[in-house]
Amino acid sequence: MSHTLVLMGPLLPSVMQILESTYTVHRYWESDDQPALLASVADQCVAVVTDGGRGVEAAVLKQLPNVKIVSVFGVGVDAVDRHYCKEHGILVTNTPDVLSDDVADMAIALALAVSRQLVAGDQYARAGRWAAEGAMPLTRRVMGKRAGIYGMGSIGNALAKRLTGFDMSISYCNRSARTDSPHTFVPSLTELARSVDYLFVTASATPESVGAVNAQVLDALGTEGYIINVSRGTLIDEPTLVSYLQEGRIAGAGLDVFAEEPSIPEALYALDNVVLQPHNASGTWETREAMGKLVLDNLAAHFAGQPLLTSIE
Ligand code: 8YV
Repeated sequence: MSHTLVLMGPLLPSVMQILESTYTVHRYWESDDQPALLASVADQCVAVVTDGGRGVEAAVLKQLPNVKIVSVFGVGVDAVDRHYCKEHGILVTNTPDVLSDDVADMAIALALAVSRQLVAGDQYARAGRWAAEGAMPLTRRVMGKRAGIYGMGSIGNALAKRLTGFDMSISYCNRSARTDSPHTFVPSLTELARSVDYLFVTASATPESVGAVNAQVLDALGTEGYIINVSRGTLIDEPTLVSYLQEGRIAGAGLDVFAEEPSIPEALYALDNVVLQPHNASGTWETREAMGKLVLDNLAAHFAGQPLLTSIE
C-alpha cells in the first residue's frame, strides 16, 4: 500500500502527477472541511508536503501524530513550525541551491529595473509619450556602484558572482564571516547599509533576521540608497519602508516579497521609485521543475530509509 500524505497546496502539475501516482495524496487546500480531512487521515498520514509560503502550522501537525517528515517546495522553511517538528522528531526537508541562480537573477533584474526605471520607461514608450513629449527623464547607473548583501548563503553567493560583472564593490553582513568569500565582511547591518548604494536582502527568515531592516538601517542606507528584497517581506519593517519610500528618505526599492503575502501595501502602487513582483524570484519552469524533483527525491529517500538529500537541522 502506498504511503499517505497531506499536500497543503498545489504544486507544479508534473510534480503533482508523480506525487499522486506514487502516494495516496490528500489535497488539504481543496477540502471544504479541513479539520474533518485531518481527522480522517490522522492514523495513516506519514508525511506533509507544502510550499515555502504555506508551510505547515503546529495546529495541523497536532492532528497528524504519525507524520515523520515535512517536505517543503522552497528553500525558506519559516512558515513551518520547526520547533514543533524538532520536539516531535519530524524531519524537515527543503529545496536549497537549485533556485539560487534564478533568485539572484531576479535581484539583479529588480536593481536594474528600479534604477533604470524599466517599468516607467516601458509605460512611457507604450503611451506614445516619447514621440509626443521627447526623451523620458534620466535614470541612475548601476555599473560600478557599491553593493551590500545581507545574507551570504547560496543565493547571496550567486548574487555576488553577478554583481562582479557590474564592476560593483561587494560587502556583506552574515552571522559570521565566510572564509570562502573574497568579499568584505561587515558585522553590523546598519554599517553595511551606510557603506553601500544597493542593499540586497537574501538572508533567510529567522528570529534574528525578522525585522532586521528597520528605520536605523534605512536611515543608514540614505536618500541615494536602494533596497532590493528577494528573501522574505518580514525581514523589513514594512510600514517604515513604505513611509521612507513615500518621503524619498531612500532612493527606491525592488521588492519580490512582502510581509503578508499575497497582500501588498497599497501605498506602494502609487510610487514610481518602486518595482514590484508577486514573489516570483524562483518562478521559472526550469527551477520549479528542479525544486519539484528535489521534493520527490527527498520523499523517496525517506521512505527507502536512505539519508535525505537536503534537510534542515
Ligand atoms: C517559492 C520561496 O516561491 O523558496 C522559497 O523559500 O519562497 C520560493 O522559492 C515558494 O516556496 C513556492 O511556492
